[in-house]
Amino acid sequence: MTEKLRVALIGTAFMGRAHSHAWRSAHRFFPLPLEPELAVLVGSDTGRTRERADVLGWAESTTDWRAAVARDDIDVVDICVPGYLHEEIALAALAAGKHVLCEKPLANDVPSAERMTDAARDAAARGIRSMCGFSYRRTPALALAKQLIDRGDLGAIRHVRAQYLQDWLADATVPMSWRLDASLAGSGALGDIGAHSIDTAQWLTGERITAVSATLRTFVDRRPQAAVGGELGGVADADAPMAPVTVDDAAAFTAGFSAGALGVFEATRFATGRRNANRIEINGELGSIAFDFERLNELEYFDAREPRETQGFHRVQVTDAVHHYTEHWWPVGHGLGYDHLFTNQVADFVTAIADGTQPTPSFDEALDVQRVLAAVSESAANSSTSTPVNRGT
Ligand code: SOE
Repeated sequence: MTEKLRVALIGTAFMGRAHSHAWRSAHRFFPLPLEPELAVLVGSDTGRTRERADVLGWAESTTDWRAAVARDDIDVVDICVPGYLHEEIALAALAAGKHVLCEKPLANDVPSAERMTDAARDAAARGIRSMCGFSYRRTPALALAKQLIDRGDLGAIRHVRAQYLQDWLADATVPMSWRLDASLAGSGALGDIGAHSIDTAQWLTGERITAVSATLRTFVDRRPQAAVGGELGGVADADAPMAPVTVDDAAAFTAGFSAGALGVFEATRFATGRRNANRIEINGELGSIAFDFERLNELEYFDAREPRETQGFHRVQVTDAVHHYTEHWWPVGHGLGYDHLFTNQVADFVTAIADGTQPTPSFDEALDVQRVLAAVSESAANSSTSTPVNRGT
């Protein structure tokens, strides 16, 4: 019988649901050396957490994360709560000898991410594994892009063009949520979705971002308090009191990479009509790749070494058994969706735990992303970096 890996998951909202599904499915599709067991779901309200636990397949539920993390029969702690809670839970879990999967971004600021990374390094020396949930790394099309870049098919990388476009805040009547409160989320579009672009760009190119020049914008600085707390969206009463939005709605920045590539990044939740357009294009001296999560089963590839008269971007359908991850899913090109990324992520995490290897992205890699987020905020706050033009006269 396969040995069990007993999981405590903290968080019952969007990510809690996505991760629950992944923990339940991974061993049914991947030949995992350890079988995840959905032991305990942790939430903030007793009745609602029990309800969610029943729906999502957790054996037990509790509102006491400290007790769950301290249990001798728990092997893994999965953190799916707002960023301000990551550090305390991760440090407690690592100290208790639990493997930790932590949602992105790793923390709300660099010092907190540094403390988490130090703890993860110490724990690694005791065989305890930790990983940050930059789930888009588990998209088969991006795994293929990584393979092409790693084997030199794009040559030296010149440009990285990354946009992460959503529109769920474009309507000014969409109510406040923790994602719009800097003390809970750290930052807005920048940390929530820009962090994915930064991680994807650094991972794909194998280069680190070494300098940024940024602008942040908040378009709607007050929103009504939620009556019905939708996590992304929701509904407010007509006479609901207003609360201040303390994060960015959109971020734009240029970036220099360690081996000389030039990056242009944009993250917004105000791009009307773009629901989850997580896009990246990379141009190298020998070719390019382009990806858009709204067409997640496809990768565009341009090979500059082909005869000029037949050159052009071609669309690779990344749904075949020869592609990483898809070999474990549906036959002959049926394709994957958003939920599969989380299942692929759990499969990689469990495999690393069983093999005694460092899963990626490590907390160290997530700390690199955190530093870029902080540099973007700092650059945007320092107005001397933008040169005034066309003001009056
Ligand atoms: C909300 O913008 C969000 O759920 C992010 O928090 C996730 O990381 C991303 O995958 C989808 O959008």
